[in-house]
Amino acid sequence: MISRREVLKSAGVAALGAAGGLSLSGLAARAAETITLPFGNGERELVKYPGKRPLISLTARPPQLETPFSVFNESLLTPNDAFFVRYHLADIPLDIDPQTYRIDVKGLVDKPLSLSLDDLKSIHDPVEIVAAHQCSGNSRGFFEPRMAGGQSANGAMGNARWKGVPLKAVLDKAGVKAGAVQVSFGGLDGPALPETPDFAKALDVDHARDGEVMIAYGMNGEDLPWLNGFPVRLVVPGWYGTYWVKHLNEITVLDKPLDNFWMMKAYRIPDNDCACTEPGELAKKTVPINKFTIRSFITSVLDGDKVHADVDLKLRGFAFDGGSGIKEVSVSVDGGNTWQPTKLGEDLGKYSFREWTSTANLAKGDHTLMVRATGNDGKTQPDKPLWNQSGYMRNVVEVTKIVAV
Ligand SMILES: Nc1nc2c(c(=O)[nH]1)N[C@H]1C(S)=C(S)[C@@H](COP(=O)(O)O)O[C@H]1N2
Ligand SMILES: [Mo]
Repeated sequence: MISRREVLKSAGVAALGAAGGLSLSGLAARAAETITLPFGNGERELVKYPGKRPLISLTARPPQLETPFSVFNESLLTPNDAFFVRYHLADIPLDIDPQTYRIDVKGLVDKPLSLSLDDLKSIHDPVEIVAAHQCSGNSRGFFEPRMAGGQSANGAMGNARWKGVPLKAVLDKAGVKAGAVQVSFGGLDGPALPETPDFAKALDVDHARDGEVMIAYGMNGEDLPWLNGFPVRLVVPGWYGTYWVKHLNEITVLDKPLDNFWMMKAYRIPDNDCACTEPGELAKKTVPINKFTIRSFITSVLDGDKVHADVDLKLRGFAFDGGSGIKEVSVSVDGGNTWQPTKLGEDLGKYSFREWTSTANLAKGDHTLMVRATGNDGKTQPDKPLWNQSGYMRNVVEVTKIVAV
């Protein structure tokens, strides 16, 4: 017997792998389940795409999938089949031939390149980095007042071991000319309507050449999943996901900052220390979003859970920041009155999720758990959410209410 799940899976893989005649709607299979995220209008379907387990569906065209939070308690590396998916443009690639795939490197370079995947891999020995990936609007649905944009809970993030070639090696091979200011990145996907601006993002040239930004072709020991950018994507450790361009096929060295919708209008944050405004207000001056703020989560118990009273309850979760690395994580089981240090787990690198563990012995009754991380740069999480008009960079101290019985 072959399960319905397996049939769907094999049908889907063939669809994504085969050429021509494909439609997005044909790819997704609705799972019978739904889930309600803990905010207004939080009802979502679980949908199964090729290469993915059933994930929380935000939109179907383009696919936007959120990772069910329980996955983050499975392992510190987020499994590929559970990793979140975000696209802006409806025309996502449905057939890609790795044999004919080319990455063009052009603009202000000595020698424009058109690299096959083999060419790319021959430029540099493979490098690996464990790095958290997170959408700027992760957790947007929790903000009050609400704002426009994808209403995500905490599942538009993940942590993976990325494998690829340093972008620097590729740029050096092409030879960046004097006067270079930024490098822009485009992918295979495009708008369904001509008036929608194509998706492209840019990094300053020094950032692009820092040796850490990577053209990745591997994720957790496998090829990139289709919906996470097969066959290659940009990995920008510590920076929000908007820069992690998928199905990367165009790298352009620019003599001035990229002046498009996605840099100049979207993905901008208030230009102040908190990247915040008074709730409901617009920022007067903005800058492009950049590094992650520091966050931490409890994963071993979820809001509303019942646990055993008067036993040593194991608490577990993770923290991450924009690359200073996690210095300490504290937990409170009394609503923030007292805090106790936790034990940090294995250090997989300064960009990775970092596990923390602790124990608590809870008397019968209601308990409010809170978790707060501090980075090596001294930064920590705010007690109240920092509001901005786009709902980016949420990093308030998380509160998890449980009952001990
Ligand atoms: N080609 C392409 N790359 C893209 C995007 C896109 O719409 N098209 N969205 C970006 C945004 S905003 C995010 S959060 C991440 C999501 O990556 P994922 O789908 O692998 O989780 O991809 C980034 N790269
Ligand atoms: Mo994003």
